[in-house]
Amino acid sequence: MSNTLLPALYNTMRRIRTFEERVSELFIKGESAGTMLHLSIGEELGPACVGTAMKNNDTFTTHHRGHGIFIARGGNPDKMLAEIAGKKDGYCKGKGGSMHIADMKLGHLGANAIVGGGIPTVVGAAMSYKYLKEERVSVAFFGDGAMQQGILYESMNMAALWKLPVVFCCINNQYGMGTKIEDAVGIKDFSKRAKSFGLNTLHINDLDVEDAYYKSKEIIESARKFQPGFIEVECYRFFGHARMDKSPYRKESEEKEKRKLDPISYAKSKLIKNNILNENEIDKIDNNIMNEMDNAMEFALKSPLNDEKEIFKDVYSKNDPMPVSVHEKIKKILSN
Ligand SMILES: Cc1ncc(C[n+]2csc(CCOP(=O)(O)OP(=O)(O)O)c2C)c(N)n1
Ligand SMILES: [Mg+2]
Repeated sequence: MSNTLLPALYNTMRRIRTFEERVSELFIKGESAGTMLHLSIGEELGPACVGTAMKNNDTFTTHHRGHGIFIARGGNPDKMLAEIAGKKDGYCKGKGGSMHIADMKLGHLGANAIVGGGIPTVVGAAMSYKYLKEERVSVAFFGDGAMQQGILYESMNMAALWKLPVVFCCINNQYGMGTKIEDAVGIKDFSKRAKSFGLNTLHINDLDVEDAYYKSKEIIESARKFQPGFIEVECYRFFGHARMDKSPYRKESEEKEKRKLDPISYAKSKLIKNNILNENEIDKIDNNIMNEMDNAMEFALKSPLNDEKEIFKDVYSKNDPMPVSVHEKIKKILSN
């Protein structure tokens, strides 16, 4: 038996894809909380290789397209899908939804819908690890859109200046909503920017997830020794920006061609070609994952909604004034 990690990495990528397919189904059933569901189908390699290269105690933040990253870091599909359905058994009792999942126990410091919004959090987390002498790394996952946000550069500078155990990981899927990367950046070589701040850099631009895993591991372990790093993973967003977007701004021929760059198909071919697993064994893995995600769907659908009275609980701090409903506001105005 070889020591290859490919079966495990294949498993993670397949779990991410199947989970995302269920998220899509949840939306079609009219059971998702909201329509802004950002699927990471086609982008599984980055979360699988970087997520697997991280250690148990490491922490992370994600952007709005973060389901796959959380799965790779041990997120429970039942609780994730329940969260996306806005149900009580979700990670945040259904109050965060797809774009605001968090779970401190698994080191998920929060998904963030503001482009670049989750980046400075990891710098703060890493400062505390250094101060407390904890051997932990914090990783910010974000899209290519965030490469144009000032907050990234302030964060990179602080990380380099204070030698923090941080990795900035850009999932470059070539688009920021309907804008192609060529129309958004002057220089596409993001590593050049990161290098100029004093970061270790890695540019992943092929489909070999195992190779990407080993290279990512080096960057993460250097960060653990206080040399912060930057990883860019090039990939292609197979579908629209969000569940409602049919990507009219892309040619069908482009999508057809780019969807051939499928990290899961590539890993499957490699497993077979290198006699690591045969087709039947891979089918078995895929079927197990289907069952796992079917169960997650059942769990999410069966989970109850929150009681209306609980809606603001855990949302505001004790000292914040509670929001007042519009009805109550109008009643007050009319009674004066
Ligand atoms: C500061 C800010 N500006 C604009 C938006 C609207 N918006 C949401 S997602 C998105 C595109 C982000 O693209 P990218 O960072 O490449 O991530 P991707 O959606 O491709 O995964 C934009 C502009 C936002 N959420 N936050
Ligand atoms: Mg993008």
